[in-house]
Amino acid sequence: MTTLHIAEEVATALAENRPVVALESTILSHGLPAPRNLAVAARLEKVVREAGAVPATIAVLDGVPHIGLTPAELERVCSEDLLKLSSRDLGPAYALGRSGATTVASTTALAHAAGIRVFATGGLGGVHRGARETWDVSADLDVVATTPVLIVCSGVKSILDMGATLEVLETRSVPVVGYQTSFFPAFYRRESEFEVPWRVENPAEAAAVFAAGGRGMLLANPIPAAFEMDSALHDRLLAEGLQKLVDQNVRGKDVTPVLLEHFHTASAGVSLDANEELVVSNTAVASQVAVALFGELY
Ligand code: PSU
Ligand code: MN
Repeated sequence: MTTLHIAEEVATALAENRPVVALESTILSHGLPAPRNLAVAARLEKVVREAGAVPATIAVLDGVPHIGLTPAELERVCSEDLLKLSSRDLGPAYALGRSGATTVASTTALAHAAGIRVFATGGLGGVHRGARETWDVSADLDVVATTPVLIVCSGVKSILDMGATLEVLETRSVPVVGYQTSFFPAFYRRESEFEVPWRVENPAEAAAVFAAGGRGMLLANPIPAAFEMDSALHDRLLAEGLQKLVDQNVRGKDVTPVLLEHFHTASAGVSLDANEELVVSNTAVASQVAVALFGELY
């Protein structure tokens, strides 16, 4: 196994048993356009620090897995044309000296390898619509089921088959916990039609649930109400985006980036603001949970 490159600030915090929050890079590299992505990346790190934790943005640079990035490295991630690396891509990227952004799956795996227990992101990958024919099910589901990391997200996008995604999470024994909500959030929308099996009201409860379970879990935090997307606009963008996939014969790992790009351009930036604000909110919640977790020394 390749040795992790852990930024000094992150390594010190881990050694001193202080809270660290992992952040992913695919959302920056393939989910948000430049130069907006760099502004968001910097804002996320600031939110973590203000809550009293240390941010660790994760990416693979020149074949080396980086846990925590310098400002120059963060700039590279936000400006270079990077590969999208899921868990299975890590070995090839290391061996061949490639650079890439990490997804929820690979970020979770690398965070765990570094000893980080809390991770904030936007949306989890899941079962795609049409998976009955395509078998397109994100590796994110497998990793969250097998890795003891708490992931804070805003549910999954309605571009996925949400019901099927929740069924797979149940089958794989992943606790899905609503943060101050009884419904699974739908990324741009605060609520879907699906109820969550558990809900918590504050960071201390979330930390206690995670510590007691001893396995990975999803903490589902809805987008802040002020940035929730109008439902008619949302439904129109979704229908157009799905049609675009068919027209352009988009498959596999390009599906999510193509849909996101369509949402961003066709909504004249509304989806960008929504995306930024929900990740900021998830990052704030994750940081509070990380602080609670270490405060109680679970
Ligand atoms: N969902 C989003 N935005 C994203 C992603 C998912 O709303 O940027 C990214 C995440 O990095 C996630 C990945 O882990 O897409 C899932 O890709 P795939 O479906 O190819 O596994
Ligand atoms: Mn896929």
